[in-house]
Amino acid sequence: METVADNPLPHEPPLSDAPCNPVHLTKRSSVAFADNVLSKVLPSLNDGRPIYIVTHERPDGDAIGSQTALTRYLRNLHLPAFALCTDKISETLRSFLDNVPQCPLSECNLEAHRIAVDAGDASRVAEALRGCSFELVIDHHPETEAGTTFGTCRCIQPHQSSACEVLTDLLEAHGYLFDDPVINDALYLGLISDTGKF
Ligand SMILES: [Mn+2]
Repeated sequence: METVADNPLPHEPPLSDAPCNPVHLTKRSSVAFADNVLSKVLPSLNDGRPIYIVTHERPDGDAIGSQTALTRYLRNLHLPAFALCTDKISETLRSFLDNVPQCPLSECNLEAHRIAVDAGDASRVAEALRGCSFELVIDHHPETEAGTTFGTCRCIQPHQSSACEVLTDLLEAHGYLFDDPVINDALYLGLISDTGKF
């Protein structure tokens, strides 16, 4: 299996093992994004285990856009990320997701890391995953009481249009230069999907 243990993240030096348990970001603020959620979480995921990016069932453009963009971004950092496929998707959405490595739910490794996008509540993900731990949850839907127990680090921005908008800010804070068309197109897919094309 591909390992990344000897392969540090290219533009993020290993960070301290500062506790991240839990981080709740429920309001947009420069402080929150300067806090740089990805810099806090990613070092703990850099141990060679697969990282599954999970989204909600019956995925829409924002779900697949954020899943594709984050999977691709982590791959660009030489992390073994996969889009975990738990439901059928349309041919149009497939054309985006096919830009990244995927893993069917039936073949998933239970020891893997998990990140949820566009799904801030466990009831939104596949039933088989609802009891699993998630290291990071990224969403734009208002928090529910049940959701607050889902995920170690939660980045929930209910004032934002889409998970892709939240993710865009997170990637930018992490140093992404918007130089990968696959990521950019996927982020744009989510933005136009959840805003009715603005
Ligand atoms: Mn959404």
